[in-house]
Parts: sequence; C-alpha cells; structure tokens
Amino acid sequence: MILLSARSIGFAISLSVLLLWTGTAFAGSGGMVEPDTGGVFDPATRYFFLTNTNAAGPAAVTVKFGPTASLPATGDFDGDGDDTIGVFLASNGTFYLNNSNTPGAASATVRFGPAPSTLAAVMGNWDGLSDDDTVGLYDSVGGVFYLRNSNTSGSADDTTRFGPKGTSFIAISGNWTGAGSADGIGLYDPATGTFYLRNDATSSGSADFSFRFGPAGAGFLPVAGDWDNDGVDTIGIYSPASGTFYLKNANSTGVADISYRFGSAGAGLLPVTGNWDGN
Ligand SMILES: [Ca+2]
Ligand SMILES: [Ca+2]
Ligand SMILES: [Ca+2]
Ligand SMILES: [Ca+2]
Repeated sequence: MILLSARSIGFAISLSVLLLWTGTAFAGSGGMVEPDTGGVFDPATRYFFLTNTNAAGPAAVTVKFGPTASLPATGDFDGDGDDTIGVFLASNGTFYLNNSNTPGAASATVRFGPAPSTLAAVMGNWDGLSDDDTVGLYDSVGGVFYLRNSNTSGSADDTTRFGPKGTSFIAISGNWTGAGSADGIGLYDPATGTFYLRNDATSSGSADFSFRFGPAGAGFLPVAGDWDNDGVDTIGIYSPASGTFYLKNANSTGVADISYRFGSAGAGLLPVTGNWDGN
C-alpha cells in the first residue's frame, strides 16, 4: 500500500545530510491472507485500473473515484480482507475512502493534517489491530510521519521522525518482517533508487534495511505488498514511462522476481497495490 506525492520525481539531496543519515532505515504495510497485486491511478481522470494477477492483461476493475486533483490512498480500511480504493485531496487535507472497489460516495471522509496540505498520504495498519489500514501523512520537508489509528477525523496518534529532512523521498508502508500485523514505514529515494525500511512505524529511529533496487533517477515510483503470499511485504517499483511493474519478493537488492506491463506507457499513471478481490 503506497502513496505518492505529485512532486516525487528526480532531484538531489544534500550529500552532507545523506552522510549524516547513513545507517538509518524505514519500513511499511500489512500482510494479507492472499497476494497483493497491482493497479494504476490516472490523476487526470481519477480512474483506477486494478488487476487481480501480477501479470500483463486487461484490468479486472475500472472505477472512477475521488474529487479533482486527488491522489490515490488505497488499503483495507474496514479490515475485512480486501483492499479498496481511496484518495487524498491535498487542497482540503481530506481522505475519501471507499470500502468497495465501486464508484459512489465515500464510505469514510477523514480530515487529517493541515489544509491545504503539502504532505503525502500513506496508509497502513499502524497499531497492528483490527486488521485495518488507517490514514497517515508523510512530510518530506520535516522527515516526519503522522499516523492515525482510525479512519476518523482527528489528530495523529503517532508522530514518527524517519529519514532526512528536505528530500523528495516517497513514503511507503508494509509489514517488512511478517511478524505480527503492524505495518512499518519506508522511504524510496528516486534519485538513487534506494529503499529505507523501518519495522516500527510508531517510534522514531533509523532504517532496519536499506538497499538499492532498480535504476536511479529514472522516474520510477515505489510500491509495496505481499506478492508471494508468505506474509512478508516487500518492495517493487513502477515505471510510468513504460507502464511496467518490477516486484521483488525480498527486501534486498537484486533482480525483480516478477515484472509485467500494466497501464498505458507515458501517461503519468501512478501505481497502487493491494488484494483487490480479497482472495
Ligand atoms: Ca476492506
Ligand atoms: Ca489498525
Ligand atoms: Ca511476501
Ligand atoms: Ca487478490
């Protein structure tokens, strides 16, 4: 389960900050009973295109959802086992979450964080309870995650410092170890193609894992999920330029275990991942 900010691609961070920060790590979002699969969101039209297999082919679900200028925020909001569509609208700091992959009014509307917001949405099961993914925000300027344990309007339950300040890093979440049900947090540096994963989303600290995956500076976007249904969430990347997912079944460097084309190449699509059909 991942989130992106529109400003995610390419650029440099201060070398001194990077050096000071070496040795830090981050982590991400919860294991489902069944594998997570891919999808894309078109910010221009707010259509989600979801697939139930990690293979090339037509979308299993095509659904329009969310107000103009929304960005995707998907997850299992009600803890029933399926991941569903949701969006975050920065201009009013509001999440619109649906408990089914169908059009219509949001099942939950959640005001969280500043409005207007410059933060990026990130969803996860932060408390490991109720199997539900709840709202979160990542502030790349301050290097802070703000996490809330219910999909209701209110303030953060956890404020977690992770990673350097003032970056263009992109936040992800997942259960990187497969232990328990709580998701950790993670960051992806598109400039270097490096992931930083932290197992405990609720405490500030450094990365438990950091590794490179995929090309540096190529405009790839990070994803996370349990691709092989072993209970451990792992990372992947999506190339909007070619419309290709590259998924890895371990949180380590190396070649992709799965790659497939999904979504139109060069159309500015944003990746989403989840167990859309609950099986
Ligand atoms: Ca659900
Ligand atoms: Ca929860
Ligand atoms: Ca896995
Ligand atoms: Ca599925």
